[in-house]
Amino acid sequence: MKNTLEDIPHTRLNLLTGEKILVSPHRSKRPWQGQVEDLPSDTRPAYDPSCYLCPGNERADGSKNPDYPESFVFVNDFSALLEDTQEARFEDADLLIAETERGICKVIAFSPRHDLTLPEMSIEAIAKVVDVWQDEFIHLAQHEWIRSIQIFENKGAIMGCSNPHPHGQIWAQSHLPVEILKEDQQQRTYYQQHGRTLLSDYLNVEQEKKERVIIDNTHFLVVVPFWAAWPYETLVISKRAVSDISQFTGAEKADLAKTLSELTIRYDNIFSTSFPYSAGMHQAPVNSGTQNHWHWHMHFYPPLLRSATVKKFMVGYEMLGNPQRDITPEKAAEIIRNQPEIHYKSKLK
Ligand code: H2U
Ligand code: ZN
Repeated sequence: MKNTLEDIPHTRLNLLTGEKILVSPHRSKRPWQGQVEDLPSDTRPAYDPSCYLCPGNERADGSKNPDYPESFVFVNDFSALLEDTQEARFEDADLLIAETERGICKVIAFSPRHDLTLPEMSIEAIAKVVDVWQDEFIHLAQHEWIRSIQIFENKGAIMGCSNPHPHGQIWAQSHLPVEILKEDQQQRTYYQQHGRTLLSDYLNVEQEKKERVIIDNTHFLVVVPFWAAWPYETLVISKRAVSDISQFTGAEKADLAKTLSELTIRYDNIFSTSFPYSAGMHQAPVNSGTQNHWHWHMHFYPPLLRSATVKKFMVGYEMLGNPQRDITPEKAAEIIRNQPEIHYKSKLK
């Protein structure tokens, strides 16, 4: 099977969504090294007086950020979802259907330092962010109307991120969003059929095959998933089949911090640039009964394709049919795995 998949156009099944991707490996058979461009070096001050996330600065709502030493969480001043929304459903002619959505949106500054990103932060500092994610998840889940909690980071101007100050977001809401619904269905069906989580079986297969593995440590496995759509997409899977971050032990949280550091350093090193991505955890719905079929994982969806500025576009056939890629997930895994473990900028210092 391996040889065939290296040569012939084929589709692969995304186990988590039930959807397919198209792989066209014959279009990118040449061995290829990441092209490094001479970009103006990204030098930011440790403190930017005009940044709404830096300590002591004013935000859009007129409030002033505290002089925070580690991370800082606040309710988004332009929240997409509002806590005081009343539940209601609209239906017209059986065809025009709408429903109100209630929620809470928060912003987390990962560090008081304006000039850092996760790969440049210490593992100890990342571990503090993991603690905040866990605390926020636990507290938000205490609102019994909340059913889904999305913890994510949207990084880089190319991704539409408005501010380079390291930060992420949490959106908690009253219904399950589309991606969670798809994964809920796929994982539930698998669990009902096998009595084990889909990702615990998938994890074993990837550990055995090794060709898509990037990091394999005590508590986490990082792979380019067999069905990856984005060129350098990765999936972080917890070895223990826990359904959400509230169940992580101290040792697991410490290992997650280390894993995120090692993965994002490798990402930055591919093109010697601050690697943009959208990344986020997929976790079981809360206040929704038993969720044994859910297995915590985190997706990284980076847009870059050939260089620090050439991104992949999900357009044309991909908008109308399904995602397509040239470079195989196996080749992408090899490229990420072989990156140095030291951040390229620390070599420059
Ligand atoms: P990005 O990750 O997309 O850059 O979003 C940062 C969020 O910060 C964005 O959702 C919020 C925006 O609404 N924000 C504030 O909450 N307060 C501000 O003063 C500016 C931006
Ligand atoms: Zn800042």
